[in-house]
Amino acid sequence: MTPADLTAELKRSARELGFVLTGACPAVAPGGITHLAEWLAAGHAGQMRYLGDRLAAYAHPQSILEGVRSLLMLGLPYQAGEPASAGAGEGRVSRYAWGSADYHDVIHRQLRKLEQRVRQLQPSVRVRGVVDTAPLLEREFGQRAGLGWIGKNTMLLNRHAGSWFFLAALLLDCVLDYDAPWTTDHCGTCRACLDACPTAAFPQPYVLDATRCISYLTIELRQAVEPQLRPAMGQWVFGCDICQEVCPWNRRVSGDSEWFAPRPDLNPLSLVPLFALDDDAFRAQFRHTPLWRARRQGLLRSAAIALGNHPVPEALPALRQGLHDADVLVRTASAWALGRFPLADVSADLTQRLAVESNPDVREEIRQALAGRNGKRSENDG
Ligand code: B12
Ligand code: SF4
Ligand code: SF4
Repeated sequence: MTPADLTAELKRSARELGFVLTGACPAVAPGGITHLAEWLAAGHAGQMRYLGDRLAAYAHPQSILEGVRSLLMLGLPYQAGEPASAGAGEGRVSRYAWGSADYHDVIHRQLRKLEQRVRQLQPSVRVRGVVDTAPLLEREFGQRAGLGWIGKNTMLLNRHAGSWFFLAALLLDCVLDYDAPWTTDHCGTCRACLDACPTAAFPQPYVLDATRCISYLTIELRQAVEPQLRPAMGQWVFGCDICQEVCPWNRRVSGDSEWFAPRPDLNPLSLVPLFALDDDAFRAQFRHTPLWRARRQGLLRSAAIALGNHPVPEALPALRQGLHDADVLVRTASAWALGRFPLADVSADLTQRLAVESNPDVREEIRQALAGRNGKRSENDG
């Protein structure tokens, strides 16, 4: 089989498996490794230590598959509807997480089928499919394989698919018929994403400080969110889509992905009932959804912040419960959120907790709340 025939056949199979975007490129040292090193040195990765720990491995895809010569880069769209507006007591979940399944599981399953196809076509070829977690600059290789350009919001964008797609890669130790890299930047003078980001997470175009990004704060961060960032998180409790929602290249993109069809209970997510879930109940409800990654403490911490950002009386019982939660992060965020309500409604709860609270961080948060230092209270402040 010639490289051209193999490439054509693999692209055809990939499209059948749902990978709408396909492109091949040679396995080379990525130029973006210098950006990655600078990004890490600037501290933009925060607690995501797995990125810096594997910096050397990013230098060449051969650290993922020895002898690799080619990459087939793949894009799988997840667009499946529009966000329902989140009302009082509700939180927003990023659209990639609306479905029942975790995208890693879905894509791995499809990649295994594609690996199988390679073995049928060329039994001697060694192949490995990866998504997200391997030391690979997926967006750069996507651009090298002609899938699109890296936009100012750092997303890989395609003129037809916008940016609502996941990336994955199939690494092979044979030569393929390569696509031309995408060399045009279609962002032009637009800067909608940079201006719309509520936490000012872009220190400059094409660079994201993850430690300010709501996606990182709600999914990756395993400690309290910095107080000054909490108001800007609005109602987001898992991920954030703002810098994509405002992008003109996403305006006309529609989709009906079978795997990522929105579960009505995730778009939006009802926050008040979360505070009644213990570890077992939380596991039973979320174990197989993408939200599991945030764990109970992360999701309840974000839920408390979202309720504090939209203080309605219906949220008070949940936050009072959160103030006595076994987890420190949940108590901290609940204390902060209660401090955003009229003091007359919450001072007894806060004072009562302060009398028994032993954790110094929570104690400090309660004091701040009692002193009214948590930002704007609602209009009927007493
Ligand atoms: C760590 C990570 C995060 C971090 C950091 C994101 C970031 N921008 O770096 C956090 C948790 C914040 C995050 C958030 C999200 N992520 Co994420 N994430 C990753 C992961 C695992 C590694 C990315 C990485 O290496 N970052 C470090 C920086 C340096 O790398 P980079 O952005 O790829 O950098 C390239 C360019 O930005 C450019 N560049 C960098 N610096 C500079 C400087 C200058 C001057 C210039 C010109 C260029 C330039 O060159 C670099 C290398 O070629 C990738 C999977 C993977 N293995 O690649 C998914 C990945 C990037 N995420 C993805 C998604 C879907 C998201 C979210 C949309 C999820 C959500 N809705 O909440 C958000 C989007 C936020 C955003 N605007 O980026 C998808 C993106 C798909 C796409 N179409 O682009 C990926 C590819 C996962 C996947 N397999 O599909 N993510
Ligand atoms: S995902 Fe949200 S918080 Fe993160 S950079 Fe984009 S707009 Fe900003
Ligand atoms: S919003 Fe504008 S600047 Fe940002 S990625 Fe889209 S086109 Fe580029």
